[in-house]
Parts: sequence; structure tokens; C-alpha cells
Amino acid sequence: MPTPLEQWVEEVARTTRPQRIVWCDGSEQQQQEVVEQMLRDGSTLRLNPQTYPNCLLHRSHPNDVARTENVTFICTREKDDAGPTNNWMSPAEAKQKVGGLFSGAMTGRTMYVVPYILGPVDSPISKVGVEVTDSAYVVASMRIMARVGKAALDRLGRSADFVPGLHSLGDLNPERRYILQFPEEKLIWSIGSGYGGNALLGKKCFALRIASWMAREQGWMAEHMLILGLEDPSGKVTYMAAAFPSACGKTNLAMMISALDSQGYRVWTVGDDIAWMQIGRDGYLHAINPEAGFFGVAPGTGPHTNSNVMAALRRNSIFTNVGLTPASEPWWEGMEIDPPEGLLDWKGERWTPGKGPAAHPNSRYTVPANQAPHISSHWEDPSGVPISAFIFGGRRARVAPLVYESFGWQHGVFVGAMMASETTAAATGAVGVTRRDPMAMLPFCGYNMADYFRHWLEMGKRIPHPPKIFHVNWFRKGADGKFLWPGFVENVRVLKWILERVQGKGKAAETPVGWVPTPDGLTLDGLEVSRSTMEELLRVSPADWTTELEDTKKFFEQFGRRLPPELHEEHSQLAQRFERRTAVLK
Ligand code: OXD
Ligand code: MN
Repeated sequence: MPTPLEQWVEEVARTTRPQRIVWCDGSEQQQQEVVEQMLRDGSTLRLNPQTYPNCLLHRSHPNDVARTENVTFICTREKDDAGPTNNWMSPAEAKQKVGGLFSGAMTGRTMYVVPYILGPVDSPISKVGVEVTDSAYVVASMRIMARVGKAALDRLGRSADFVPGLHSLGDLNPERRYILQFPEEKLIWSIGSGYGGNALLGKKCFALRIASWMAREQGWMAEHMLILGLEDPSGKVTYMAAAFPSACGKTNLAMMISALDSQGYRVWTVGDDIAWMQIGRDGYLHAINPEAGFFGVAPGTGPHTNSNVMAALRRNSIFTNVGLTPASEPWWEGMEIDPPEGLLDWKGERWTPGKGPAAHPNSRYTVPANQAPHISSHWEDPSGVPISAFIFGGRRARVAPLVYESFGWQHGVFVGAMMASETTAAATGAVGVTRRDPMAMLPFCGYNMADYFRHWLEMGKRIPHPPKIFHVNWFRKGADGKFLWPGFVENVRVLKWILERVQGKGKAAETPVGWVPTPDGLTLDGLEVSRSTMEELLRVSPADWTTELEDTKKFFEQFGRRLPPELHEEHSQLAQRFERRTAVLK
């Protein structure tokens, strides 16, 4: 009797008609065969084996360099279950329309079957997925990003408890590109793109869109959050999870070198992009990192901004759409190395000054998590790590202060729900436009976000020791358009204040938006930031917040009566707090 997995693979092969089928066992030998295939495909090169051993450079099709949210759909029977912020197609229409594109799509190609586990191999929180793909690049990348092969098959056995994901490059024509999630049947279909966020189906499609649906059904949380541990001078480690939109520095924060290392504050990495969290027996929310690797944005990463990242990616890594030096080494803007003579850009063309960036702004490195120099000794703990603080954040030139603490869980959920950020190159479309991105989940929530907010509110009632909720903004700019806060290694100063607040310490002043550090509340020794800059960084401007309140109101309106009334309540309370303050000042 074939297993449910074998039956599904057979069915897929009947439709896609590959030349051959390869079951991925996760072995090194098979990985090398996959790499050979990538090299033969012509879009991948080996990097310098002395300086970047076992590293590859992959160049994608130039039209396929970022997530394509406009062709990403949530396919639920009822449109309202996908909600107003998701693209929707009915499952029947989606299968009819896109099923045709899969027909014969793998003719003459190899079909790889990639069984994988999201989460530590022996964790009860982990889950099994299986991706079928015709892209060798996807196979090699999945082997870094998830626990692939035999361990997954062993965990699955003859069970049907896996999330199937069907992927084909198709003809890479954006007109025929679709990323489809069917959360009711826990199924993923993706065609026409080889880009990580569209094609590594364990990542955004399963670990966020499908998992967020499962999490609501089953009473846990799947979030677009990094996980880090902050060690204090006593050696105690306090864990925090932070949600920032794509390309806003999650990987850098998770892998941060601490400017306060000499004072005994250091950061341990657990995850850089996704957190799955369940209430533990101790009453704390426990988080695992479902992934096994980091798919980080390369430009802007250098030895001064993040030497941990630079050290991590010196071996066994795949670089996508970065530049290439004549020494066969990767190159990108912000690497702090002058562009060498003979540099090739991300398309493989000769780069010259003035030609634009050599590396694509969304060029990436894919690196095994265990190569992070400060990987936490608990990063594969089956029961996860207990989370004491949630941190929301975005890129805001104005409005949001450097850091503030919410007044409690319900207010914190509102803070997350009104999050906004300037868009980045991680998704196609205009860059630098401010858009609301609740909990950094706008592109990743697999269901109606009004129900998602409800789920957050309900979780708060169930967690005996809920994390405290904070908001940060590393990206505030002065009148001259320059960033006010140095960011990177210095962000630990903000984490230290958060830790102190968690411990019931930390100096703070009450403002309408929440608790903000007093000017002497942050540890600033050794840092050259003037008092007036600090004041500007921590300023809560009523005029900016009036616009913010109006914009949030409009955003909330689209959810109609489905939006939890608690959020309207929080909205009017925030408005009233500003009104009261203005009245006092008058
Ligand atoms: C990512 C993203 O790649 O959010 O993590 O786009
Ligand atoms: Mn992400």
C-alpha cells in the first residue's frame, strides 16, 4: 500500500510529467549532485574555494528577484476568511486556472521530492512539510533552510500529517506566476518563480501563511519574528522576539555584536525571521525557530555593521544576485570593500561606477543557522525558549520614538496592529512608501487579519506570564534627512532598557503612546549622541500622531464589524490621551 506521501507524489508526477524523480535524503553526497546540476544549469557559479569554501553564487532571472505579493493568493472557500488585506481566489477557480499551468510543466526536467521538518527534529511543536520542485537551487537552499530528508521521513512515517507544497519554475513568465495557499486543506502551489520567498515553500508559505491558520485553530502563534537571548552581567539570558517588516534588520538584530559586551550584555541568536510559539507548562510563551538557516539581505552588511554575519557566511553558503569580484568572491554595497577593478554586477555584466548598485538591493545570502558565531545553546531546544518581551518595529523617518513600552497586552496588540513601515526591496513594487503592516504580518497572514487580531487578544488572556510589548524605530531621521540613531551594534542599548523594564526597573516617562525612556534611562556611555538628538529620538509629536491616528482609523475601517472592538477602544483611548495632554499644556 503506498503511503499518503507516495500517493501525492505519484499524482503530482502524473500532472507535471517529469523526466525523473529524485527523493532527497538530506545527505552531503546528494547535495553535491544537486550542486552539479545547478552548475550545469548555467545560472550558478562556485565561489573561491580557498576564501569561500563550499559557497555558490546564483543569479536569478532578472524579473524574479523578490516576493511578488500581487500574485500571492489565499484560497479559502469564503472571501471574507482571507480578509481585505489578502488577494483571494476560490479554491475551485485557483485549481482550474493554475492547475493548467502545472500540466506538463516538468517535462524533460528532474522532479525533486524534498521532505523537511520545520523546527527541531524532536520538538513537539515542529511540523513536517514536503516540497516537490523542479529547481535544483530550491533543493540546495531548502537543505540549508530546513531539516531535510531522512529525519523528516522518519518523523512522518505512514502518516498523512504533512503540508504538501508543489513548486515549478514553469516558464518564469511573471504573467504566469502564482503563489497560492489553500489553508483549509493545508496545501501550497507555487509556479513561475524561483525567488526564495516565493519558492522555498517551507518559509513564508508554510511557516507563516499556512502555520498562522493552524496556530489560530490550535491555540498557538506563528509570527514573522526573530528570536534572541540577551545575556546580562549575571549570566542570565532573557529571550525576546521581534517583528519587523522584511529587510528592516531582523537578521542583523538577531545576530548582533553588542556595543555593551564589555559590560556583560551579549546577544545570542535563536532565529532571524520566524517564531512558532506555544504556552509552556511554566506559563510562559515558548518560541522555537522553525527554520535551520538564514536567508538574509546582503547589502548593508559589513564587518563594522555586523561582523557576526560576515563570519557566518564564509562557508557552505549560497549567495543570490550579489556582485562577483575577479577573485571569485561575492561583493555588495556596504561590505566595506572598495569595488575592485573587473567587478561583475548581479546580472553578470561588467560593473562601472555610476551604473547603479552592483548587487541587487534584495540580494541575499543563505547560510546554515549553526554557523552564526553566537548561536544560542538553546536554539534547538525541543520546548523552545521562554519569551519575556515582544518588540514591534518598522522604518519610520518620523512619528515613532526610538523605543516605547505599551501599557499592557491589549494596548500592545493595538501597537502591533497599527504598525507601519516604509516599503523595501524585499517585495516588488515601490520602495519607501509608508504602508501599514500589522505585526509585520501583512504579506504573511493566512487569514482575515481582523480574526488575527482577535487571536492575539485571546492568546493574551490565556498566557499566565505574557511577554511585555514594546515598539522600536531605528530609522528616525532628523531635519537634514540623516538617521538620528547609529543602529546596529548600538541597538543593544535599547534592548538593555527593554530588559530592565521586563525586570520592573528602567527609568521611563509616561506619554500618550506608552512608556518612553527618560533621557538618562538609556545607557549611552561611549556613544556620541547629543542630548538634543536623544530628545528628538524620544519625542512624541502630537501633530505626527494625529495623522497616524487618522491613517490607522482608515486602515481599521476596511475590516468592518469583524475588527475586535477592543482595537477601536484602544484607538479612542490613545486619541483621548493626546487630547488630555494638549488640554494640560494649554
Ligand atoms: C524574508 C522576507 O525574506 O520577509 O524574510 O521577505
Ligand atoms: Mn521575513
